[in-house]
Amino acid sequence: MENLTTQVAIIGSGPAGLLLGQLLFKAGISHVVIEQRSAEYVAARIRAGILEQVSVDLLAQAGVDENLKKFGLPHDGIEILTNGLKYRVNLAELTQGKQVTVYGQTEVTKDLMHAREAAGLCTYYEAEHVQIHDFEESPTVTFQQNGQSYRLQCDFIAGCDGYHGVCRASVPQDKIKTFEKLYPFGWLGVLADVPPVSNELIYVQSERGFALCSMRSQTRSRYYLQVPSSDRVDEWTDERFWNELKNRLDDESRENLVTGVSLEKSIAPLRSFVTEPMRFGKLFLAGDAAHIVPPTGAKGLNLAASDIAYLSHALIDFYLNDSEKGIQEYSEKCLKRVWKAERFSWWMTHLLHRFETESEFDHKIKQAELSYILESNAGLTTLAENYVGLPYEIKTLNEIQGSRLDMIEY
Ligand code: RFL
Ligand code: PHB
Repeated sequence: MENLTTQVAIIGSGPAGLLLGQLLFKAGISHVVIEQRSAEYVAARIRAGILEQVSVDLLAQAGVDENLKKFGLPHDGIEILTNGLKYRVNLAELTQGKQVTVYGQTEVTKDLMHAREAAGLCTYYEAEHVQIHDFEESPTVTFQQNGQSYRLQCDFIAGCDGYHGVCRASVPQDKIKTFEKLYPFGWLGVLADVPPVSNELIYVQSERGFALCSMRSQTRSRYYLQVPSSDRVDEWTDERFWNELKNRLDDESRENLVTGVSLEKSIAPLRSFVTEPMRFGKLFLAGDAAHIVPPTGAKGLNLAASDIAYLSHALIDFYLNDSEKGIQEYSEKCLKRVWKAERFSWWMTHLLHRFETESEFDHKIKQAELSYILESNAGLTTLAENYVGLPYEIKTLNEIQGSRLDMIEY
């Protein structure tokens, strides 16, 4: 058994874990990242595509925005297609100039991994039998890699190990409450090297079900279809996928759609899930380890980023200012923002998807709500200000050092 020590043990090297590592490194706080998958697997995962302005700002503060500035596509609006008509939601106009940026989670992950490598920071990939111990008092993490056993002693554990991770699962049942809603459908996603059907994302509500036209660049597109949870990917040939997408689009988009060979095809289940609280003594949960949103609101990655903003502020305040205020308030602050994003994601999912079980009355009411939202300035503003991301303050290292967190209003 090899014994190791560090200040913060980070479990999981998804965007949450990697971003926390980078922010702690910048503040001179030691940490180790422990990841169960290989570096290649982590770098190849295809997931989210939309960054809120606050997430872009946080990546800039972490010093990992060089590629993001070069290749990210700022978007001022989105389109919503319903009943064969497209409505533009002018995000920038409705939110005093705010935008979202199209930049793949895969790229965010790679940028963070490169920064980590360049700084020579310690990551244990392909870690097996990862276990966390005694996190109320004196935390340790044990794991194995290449047949070698390790025991890592630390001040804190950051559980950034996603929905299926070991950290949340290690909390005794009577200390944790979970809230969950599973939807009876999933998203079938296809990535293809074809130009996007439109300059902006199109969210499609149709009688045949929801669809989303998104992109990664001017030459790479990402499309999604609502499919029943029981569907399997091998039932969906490329041809079937493109035909069904065409059936859900309007005439103009159908004509503009360029189809091609899929580079990746997968089905993601849709779920709303929240854990309360998000801190258990010296264990913090962050990102998908603590909450899941259905992707309709494009909020999952952005919520992981806001958790990490709060957590990095709290840890920096602890180590540099000797204050526990950020730590004490971590869970409450995160959950306040989490529940608002949960509400928005749930609302967008209900509004835009087809539910087999809904009555004709419910369906009519939903159509009326969508039509109200899209035709009223107040409705559009509600959608826009949630979509671009509810604001929170990102503190620089100097600001945290200069004024203890107990002086900062969130
Ligand atoms: P991740 O990315 O799941 O990373 C967790 C990491 O922990 C590792 N791990 C372990 N490591 C050690 N020991 C263990 N026992 C471990 N168990 C697990 C895993 O291997 C992994 O590397 O969580 P994180 O960092 O919290 O990041 C969250 C985001 O990945 C997620 O919320 C988003 O992808 C959600 N999401 C979207 N979010 C957005 O903000 N905008 C979007 O446009 C958006 N689109 C999406 C999405 C998610 C989707 N899927 C696949 C569900 C679109 C889709 C289709
Ligand atoms: C994506 O491009 O993967 C994407 C975009 C917007 C969403 C969900 C996923 O709401």
